[in-house]
Amino acid sequence: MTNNNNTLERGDALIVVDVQNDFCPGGALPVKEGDKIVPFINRWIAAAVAKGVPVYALRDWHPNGHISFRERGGPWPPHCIQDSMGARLHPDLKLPDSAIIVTKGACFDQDQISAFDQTGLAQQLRKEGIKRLWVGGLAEDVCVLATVLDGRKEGFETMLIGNATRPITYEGGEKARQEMQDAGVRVVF
Ligand code: VGL
Ligand code: ZN
Repeated sequence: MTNNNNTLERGDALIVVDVQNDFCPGGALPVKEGDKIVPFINRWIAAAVAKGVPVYALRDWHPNGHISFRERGGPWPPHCIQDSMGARLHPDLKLPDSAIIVTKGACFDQDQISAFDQTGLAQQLRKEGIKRLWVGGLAEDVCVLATVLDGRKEGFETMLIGNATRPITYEGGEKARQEMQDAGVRVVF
């Protein structure tokens, strides 16, 4: 299989979305084969480090009783509770010390599905001269979808790493991938 990670260059950023224990098998909101993406993401991380391309790692980071939880009428079981094991990044994920951790979903009364929703990420990327985003992570039909679409809206050329993401539902994944491609996102492997 061709691997486009040798095409990383200055002006690119690698965006790793929510590769956390709760989104992997055995977690509170497991994505089927969510953990299978880790080796692929690690290859991209290694390529990014070799090229001096910055790595941004998102994490879903909810307080107890968060608005997105079913107990408050939201769609999800409790997940990614701040400082819990479930909220930790997957233990096999090989982030460099230079990785920039971006936290979202930490407000009690508000969810942040997209990495760009009130995180300051777009401004930070522009300040660093970033023009292109390479995105992988979990889940393809929720936070990855929202992040990739917002990345386009913010004016970044955006690539989805096709084997470095998995959806919560199969149908959701099919729909998400179509939506991303319709928005001008290129799927790479
Ligand atoms: C996510 C559901 C709830 C995600 C976060 O990271 O895709 N999904 N919170
Ligand atoms: Zn969440």
